[in-house]
Amino acid sequence: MLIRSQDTDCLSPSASEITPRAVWQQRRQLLRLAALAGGASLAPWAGASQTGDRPGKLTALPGSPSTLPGALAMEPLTPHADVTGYNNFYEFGTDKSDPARHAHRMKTRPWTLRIEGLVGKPRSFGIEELLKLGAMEERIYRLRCVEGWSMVIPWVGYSLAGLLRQVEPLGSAKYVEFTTLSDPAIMPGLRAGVLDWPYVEGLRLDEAMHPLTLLAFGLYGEVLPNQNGAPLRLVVPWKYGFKSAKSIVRIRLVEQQPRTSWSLAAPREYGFYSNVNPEVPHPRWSQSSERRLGESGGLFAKRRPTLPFNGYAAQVAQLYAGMDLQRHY
Ligand SMILES: Nc1nc2c(c(=O)[nH]1)N[C@H]1C(S)=C(S)[C@@H](COP(=O)(O)O)O[C@H]1N2
Ligand SMILES: [Mo]
Repeated sequence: MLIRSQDTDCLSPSASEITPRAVWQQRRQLLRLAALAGGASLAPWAGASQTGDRPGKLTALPGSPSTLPGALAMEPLTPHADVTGYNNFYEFGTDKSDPARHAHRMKTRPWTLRIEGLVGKPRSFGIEELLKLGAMEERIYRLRCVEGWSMVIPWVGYSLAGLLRQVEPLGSAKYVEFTTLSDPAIMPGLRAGVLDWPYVEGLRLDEAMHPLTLLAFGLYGEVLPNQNGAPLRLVVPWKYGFKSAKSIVRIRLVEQQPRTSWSLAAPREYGFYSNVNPEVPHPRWSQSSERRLGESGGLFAKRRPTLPFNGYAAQVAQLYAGMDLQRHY
């Protein structure tokens, strides 16, 4: 197992004292300088080396800082190397380093997203059209994996709600189902029976329409590296990481709660809701604290307390008013 040392963080030692906004602006400045130095040689979308430990290799995808309440976590960013080198993307293998090693084989252009089911205007969208559909925002969200680690990532994208409105959800639609790419020719993980493939996740329609639910196309000011779910993925910051489906090819609006990959694999461990909840332990471990990747001390760093709804309670708790969250875990 990898033990990370302080020097994997490329920020200056005093970075934790600087506000994340200042850190981010400093990073953007570096990015800009790097882009200028590289001239027009910014790597194209597909086929680029995606195992690098710093931004500046993929196509730039800027976004303006989000003004949405709760969308800019005030914590130090997780180093780019951890964000892109320590991943769960089981289609490419179950080791944390497998996605960075294998996902470069995925072709993210052309890419089509189909939206269908209980909508007035079912249709397909090409990736180019999706990129232009909404105003790109930078949002700094915590991502908390059910395994007990977390990251703070500057994502780029827009609210999923904006896209869903385009297809005009019908009154009978209650849930949204997300299906991701499944291609045995390039995904060695599909041969292992860990999950029912393709990977399917789901949200209640009101969760999907919540402004914090992000359709992400980039991180750290560039298009998504393949291992992080290029060319588009979901980021639902108040839920465990597995709800944030990567490399989505189909969205379906439905009346019944969708059957999702993780809840089918182990229903007692991974419920449909999977809201981050320190008071509901996973059957095999506590969920009351977390290890922030990239923090000094590596595996031995002080664990942080896990917050209800991952710290987004003020924005989302009302979605669950009156629900027993011990039962609907
Ligand atoms: N298609 C797909 N999406 C997925 C997964 C996966 O295995 N396949 N893993 C999930 C899990 S468990 C987590 S924690 C996050 C990790 O996202 P990151 O690698 O960008 O940090 O992606 C989620 N989305
Ligand atoms: Mo996860």
